[in-house]
Amino acid sequence: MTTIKGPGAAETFDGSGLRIAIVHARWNTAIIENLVAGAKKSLFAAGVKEENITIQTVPGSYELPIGVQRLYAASQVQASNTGEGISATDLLSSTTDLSKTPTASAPKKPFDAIIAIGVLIKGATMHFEYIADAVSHGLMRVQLDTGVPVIFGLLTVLTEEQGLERAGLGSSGMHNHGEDWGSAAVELGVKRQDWL
Ligand code: DLZ
Repeated sequence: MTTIKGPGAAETFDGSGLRIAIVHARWNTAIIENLVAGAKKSLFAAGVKEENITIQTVPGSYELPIGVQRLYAASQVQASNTGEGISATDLLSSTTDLSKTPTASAPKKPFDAIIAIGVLIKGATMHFEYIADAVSHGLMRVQLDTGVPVIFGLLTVLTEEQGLERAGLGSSGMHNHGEDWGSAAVELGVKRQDWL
């Protein structure tokens, strides 16, 4: 049976030239781990190379926006590095120790897309609403401020069971939403290059 829900059929995108980061919270680890695995599965299926996938963790979902923002900034600095310990800025400084040997490895480019993954499970207080709202707005702000696509991998569920279902771990046969997020990262990473 065809279903209305979901992103619909998309053309396939070649991710072999992309650099992707996944930033995930550690709360509700069992669900998170499968979501991350699902995202990685789609990245690999699109040709993203293992060495071009960076995974970073933050304690909880509330920390996702700052984690994404700093990781992207760090990748920009890394991209401007000409060699080990010597950045373009260092080279212009008269106090830089030029005896540091530059590495032969090519500088890495900034991330093409970042997937933020967290699982918020509603409790008895208003905590859930405040965190969900702050994280949603924070992630949107980071992507619009930096121009790097930030994929919204935040599950906001009422029960643990709903979270397990959406990570492909439930009994209903619902697919792993992490796979959608991996595909979205590749599509946006590729399209963004054309939108520059
Ligand atoms: C405090 C808290 C609560 C109650 N629930 C969750 C949750 O369901 N999922 C999640 O990712 N994080 C939760 N946190 C932690 C906050 O996101 C945050 O890490 C702390 O408030 C510290 O800033």
